[in-house]
Amino acid sequence: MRVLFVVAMLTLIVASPVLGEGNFDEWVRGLKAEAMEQGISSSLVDQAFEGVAPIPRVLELDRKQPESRMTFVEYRQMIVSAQRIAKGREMMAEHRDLLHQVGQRYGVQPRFIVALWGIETFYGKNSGGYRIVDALATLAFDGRRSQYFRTELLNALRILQDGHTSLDTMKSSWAGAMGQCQFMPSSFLQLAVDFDGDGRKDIWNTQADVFASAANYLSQSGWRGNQIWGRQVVLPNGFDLKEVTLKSRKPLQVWQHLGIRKPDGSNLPIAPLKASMVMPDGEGGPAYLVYDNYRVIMKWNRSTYFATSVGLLADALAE
Ligand SMILES: [Ca+2]
Repeated sequence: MRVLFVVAMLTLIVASPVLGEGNFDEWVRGLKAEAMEQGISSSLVDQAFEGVAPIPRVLELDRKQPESRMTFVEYRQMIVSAQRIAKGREMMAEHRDLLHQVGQRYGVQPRFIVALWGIETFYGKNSGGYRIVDALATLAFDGRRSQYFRTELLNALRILQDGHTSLDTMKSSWAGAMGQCQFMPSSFLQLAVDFDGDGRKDIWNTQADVFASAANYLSQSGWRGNQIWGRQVVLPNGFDLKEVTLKSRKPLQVWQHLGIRKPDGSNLPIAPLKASMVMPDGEGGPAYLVYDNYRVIMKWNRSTYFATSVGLLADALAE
């Protein structure tokens, strides 16, 4: 903990003066040249970088890791809130036909599409208000993960060049996640979908494209539309916590044999599924048996807090 803190302080000390020294402009010139070499038009490049400046708030957010300060139970309370459940049910009803179509096409149950949408941006309400070029330039210039963010910035310019959206509409989170489903530009290029067929993959303002892009992401990551994500379970007294790891997968009947039960004490379902045990808060916290679809959600975001909450919200939307 102390070591991490010292490293963070050093990064601050090293990074802060650099921002003020004016070599950002020189760095931007190099980036613009690279973009044009990659075939981005000079007029787009000029427009995109007009008035670009590092955003101190982005660096501040990049150095924070809120999740590590919160228990899973606290996180779950905040994310799978009554308000998010109520709004999600409303959205399920409002977009029923479209969700059904998208769900059929990609083999993903609509409640999972809506849960991801609800957690990422509160159903499209909070999709981030940063100018994406400025946000990604800040992170690419900062030096900690420069190459990753530089590539994402060039990908963002490619998306603009292809005409999917406009510079004014292309807002993102502080870390460059875009639109209602919060795709990074590289994910957009690989997985976004033009579901309404107007020629543009519009994950900012076209509901059909938002749902289909999220569903396509899951589908391409191995989603199984005939399975659920997992379930909360209870452990017998003296249960060996060595079993609690995503590294081992056991058939449900083995878990049943080890004394794992549904929260009401009843038997686990009889199904030919393999599952792992997850306890985000460790001993004494809630326990979940998770299936292959849980691992797919973790390809979207590698956090057990996130994946478990998506599953729980999806369950609440189905009730
Ligand atoms: Ca479209």
